[in-house]
Amino acid sequence: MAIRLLAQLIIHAIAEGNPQMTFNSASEDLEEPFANGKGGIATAPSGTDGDADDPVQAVRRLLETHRGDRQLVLMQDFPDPDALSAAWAYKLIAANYKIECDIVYAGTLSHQENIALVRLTGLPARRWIAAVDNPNLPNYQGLVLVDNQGTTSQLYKHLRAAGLPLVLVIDHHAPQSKLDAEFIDLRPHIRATATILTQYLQQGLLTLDRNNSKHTKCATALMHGLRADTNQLMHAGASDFMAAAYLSQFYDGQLLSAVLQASRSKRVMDVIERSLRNRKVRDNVSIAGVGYLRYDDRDAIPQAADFLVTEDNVHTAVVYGIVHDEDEEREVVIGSLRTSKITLDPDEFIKEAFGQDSEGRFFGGGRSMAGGFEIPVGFLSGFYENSEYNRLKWEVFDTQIKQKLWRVVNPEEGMINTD
Ligand SMILES: [Mn+2]
Repeated sequence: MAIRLLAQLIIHAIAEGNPQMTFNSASEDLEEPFANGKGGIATAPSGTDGDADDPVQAVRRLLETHRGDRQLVLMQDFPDPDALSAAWAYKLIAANYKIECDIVYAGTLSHQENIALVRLTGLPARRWIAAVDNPNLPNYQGLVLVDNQGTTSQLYKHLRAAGLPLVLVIDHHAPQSKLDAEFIDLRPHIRATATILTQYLQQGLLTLDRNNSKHTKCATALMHGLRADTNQLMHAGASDFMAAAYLSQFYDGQLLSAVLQASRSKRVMDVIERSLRNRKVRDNVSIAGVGYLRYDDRDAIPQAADFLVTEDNVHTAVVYGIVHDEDEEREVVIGSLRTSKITLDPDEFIKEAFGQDSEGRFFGGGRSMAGGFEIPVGFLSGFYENSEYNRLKWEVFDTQIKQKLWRVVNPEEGMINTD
């Protein structure tokens, strides 16, 4: 396994004409410099060893200064394997510096593979709802963001408003907002946060031990995380292959296949069935509305899109539904696009189809959402006793979304089709 990965790595590195492993410097890409409080953004030129610009050295110093603290590690509302594994690796590293961490998220774990990952590895993440008046909040001295920059977590604002200082941000998404963290390790050229954390391990922030079951489980989770964020390594870069090669010495292959074989719940199957039944295929694009969904089942939408795109003569699939969030009393249309067409950019497609809201924000796309979109139901929100009304509401959204999508697929047909 390790040998095969290394061989792939070498081929990849040669293909890129860049056999030397370098850190990707985030700062080159920024339109405006990301000033931050006491530290700096990670800029690690190649060949620096123990240099002040080396993010791993900066993180090591940061951990030293916070020795004995207790920190809250925050993930996005719907944590994926990359976030879960990276947060866990950070927790294990921090424990090495006598820093105790609790890993939290606000939304829900909804993909069966994520649930299996957490259960099978004993990954210590938990849901945290009330942020402001949470009696445990004063126990923490700092906040760490992993695989996000606060924009995808509804807890972030509250935790900051409650006065929790932002200590560290570790992420691979494009810069989203100004962050006043002590240190930011933001590397948009790296495909997975799990890769960044693996580099921390590899460079000595924590020595993995094959006989420590927590370590092998965490290495397995990281392997899953970086595979998931790189489309099973198909979109991996040289540093991701390097990280996978390193993890291959510690991870448990059987455990990983158990996680990957997690079965789908009946409700997810039902949504996939609905998408099959409702799909319309035109010009090699398959579009399906699946009606109303529970909040906990929203992950069924990308799974249905994954399935529809496998049909013969279909290169792109879009699936969407209205998701009802009972906790927040809010409704939102959630959609997902999957494509196998190399020349189709999901980000551009979604932006062109749905445009922007009144404040100039796009309904989807961007690096953080890739082929996903979210459209607030707004004034029409709320589930009504009157089933006829709910049906009408769905039809309005369904027709409008289809129309906008078909217009991008085939610009000549811009008309409302009422049949
Ligand atoms: Mn990620």
